[in-house]
Amino acid sequence: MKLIEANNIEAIKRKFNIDRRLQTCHTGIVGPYFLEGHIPAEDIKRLLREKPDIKGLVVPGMPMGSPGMEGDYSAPYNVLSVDADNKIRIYARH
Ligand SMILES: [Cu+2]
Repeated sequence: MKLIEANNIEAIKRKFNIDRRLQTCHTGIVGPYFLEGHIPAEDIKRLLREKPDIKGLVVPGMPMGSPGMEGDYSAPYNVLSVDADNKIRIYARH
């Protein structure tokens, strides 16, 4: 996997037209997809394996227990997919 440092995250968010309400602290790109928020590696692997017709994945907020947010407790959270029409579906439950 190639990691590209982006110095204008806002431009990326605009390019993918990511809904403001879904934007979080971390934005990544893998292949044709955007990744927004703390998304577990297993979901990214599944994304690259299945190559669904979506724009990207989002974990809104910074849920406790998501990658990088390990702590005293974990809360259940959903990984959401966003398609070309900005329709949101649950991609994975954690
Ligand atoms: Cu975060």
